[in-house]
Amino acid sequence: MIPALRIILISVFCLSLIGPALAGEKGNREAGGAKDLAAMSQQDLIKLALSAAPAHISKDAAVMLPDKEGRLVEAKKGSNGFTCIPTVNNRPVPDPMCFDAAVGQWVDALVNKKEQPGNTVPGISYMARGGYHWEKDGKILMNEEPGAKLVKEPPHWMLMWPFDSKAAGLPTLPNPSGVYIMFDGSPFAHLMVYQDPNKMK
Ligand SMILES: [Cu+2]
Repeated sequence: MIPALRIILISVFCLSLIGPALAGEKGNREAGGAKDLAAMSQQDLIKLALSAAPAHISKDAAVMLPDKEGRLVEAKKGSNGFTCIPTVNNRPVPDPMCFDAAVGQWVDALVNKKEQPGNTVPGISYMARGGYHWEKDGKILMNEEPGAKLVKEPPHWMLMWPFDSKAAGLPTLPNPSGVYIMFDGSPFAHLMVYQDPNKMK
């Protein structure tokens, strides 16, 4: 996932902004996944967020949920450095994510359009329910553009560090090996590992 990360907070913000508006209507306006999430209880949103990581991580992870003004606020305290959010793309199929402090800096850079991520060590991020990204002309895009195809990703985890595909000898697109570098050649390059976090012990 992550093309979405910028959308992440924007979506999460929209979600909470759209939420109250929908509440007063019959909830049938086109709002994609926002409608579904907006209708969920805080407890269910916390559960959804925590479902992104294996139990040994999620049990001690913090959870951030949007408040009425759309700001992400802590809904559950954590003690292991991981934070979980209920959605990245805010699409009908849930795509929650749990990430460590280094990825938090990475996300912050993406959201605030900084030139490069702030993390000085590799970060770990789990998406046990999968995610999405945009592909066009055999390339993965950081943002949606005309003609791009939305591709669903299987359960995976990520290593946020700007590996170079040529130096590392790794592919840049999903492939049967299950590993590739997303956003190759950009400061936001990272390793995508299509392994189900729930199967890790
Ligand atoms: Cu990715």
